[in-house]
Amino acid sequence: MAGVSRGFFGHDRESDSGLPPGQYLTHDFPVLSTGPTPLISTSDWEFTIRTESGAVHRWDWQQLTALPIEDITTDIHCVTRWSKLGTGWRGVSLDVLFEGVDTSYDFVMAHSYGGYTTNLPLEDITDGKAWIAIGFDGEDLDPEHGGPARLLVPHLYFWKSAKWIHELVMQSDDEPGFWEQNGYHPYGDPWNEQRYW
Ligand SMILES: Nc1nc2c(c(=O)[nH]1)N[C@H]1C(S)=C(S)[C@@H](COP(=O)(O)O)O[C@H]1N2
Ligand SMILES: [Mo]
Repeated sequence: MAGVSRGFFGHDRESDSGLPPGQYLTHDFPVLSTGPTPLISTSDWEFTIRTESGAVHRWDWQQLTALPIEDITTDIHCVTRWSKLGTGWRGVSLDVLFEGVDTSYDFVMAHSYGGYTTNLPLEDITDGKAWIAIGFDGEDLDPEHGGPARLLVPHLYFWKSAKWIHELVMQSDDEPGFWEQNGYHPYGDPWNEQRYW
C-alpha cells in the first residue's frame, strides 16, 4: 500500500487515549448536581456505616482525617459523556472504613447530605476500588464538587460517586438510588456503556 502514510496504520488517537466508548475528553471540571449545594462545615460533618444488626459505625471529621489518607490518580467518566483522565484526589480507602464492619449483606445504599442516593455492590467499593475523597487537585474538595467529602468510585460512571456523602447503609438487595430510579443503569460500567436501561 505505497503512498499511504504510516500514521494511517497507527492506532486511532481516541481509542488509544483510554476513553471508554462514547466518551469525549474534557479539561475543565463540570459540576453536575440535581439540587443546591449543601454547605456542611467539617465540625458538623459525620459519616456512618449502618449494618443489618443495627450497628452504627461513625466517624467525625477529625476521626476520618486521622486515618491513612491516600493519593489517588484516576480517570473519571460521566454518563453525559465527558471524561477526565489522570485526575488527582486525596481520600480514605473504604477498605479502612469497612475494617471493623461485620455484614453479610452484599449491597450498599449511599446517602448524601441533601438527599441524593445511589446504590452499589459492596464488592465495588472494597478491595481498593473506592474512597471517601476529601481533596482534589492539591486542594480541599470544593463544596460544589462534594466537599467536604464525597464518594469516589472511579471505575463506574461518576453518578455513583455521591457528593456530600453522609451514610452507607448495608442492604440485602440492590435497590435503585436516585438516578437509577430515573432510568440510569443499576450498575453503570462505562466500558460496557451501561448508561440507561
Ligand atoms: N449528592 C450528589 N452527588 C452526586 C450528584 C448529585 O446530584 N448529588 N451528581 C452525580 C453525577 S450525575 C455526577 S456526573 C457527578 C458529578 O460530580 P462533579 O459535579 O464533581 O463533576 O456527581 C455525582 N454525585
Ligand atoms: Mo453524571
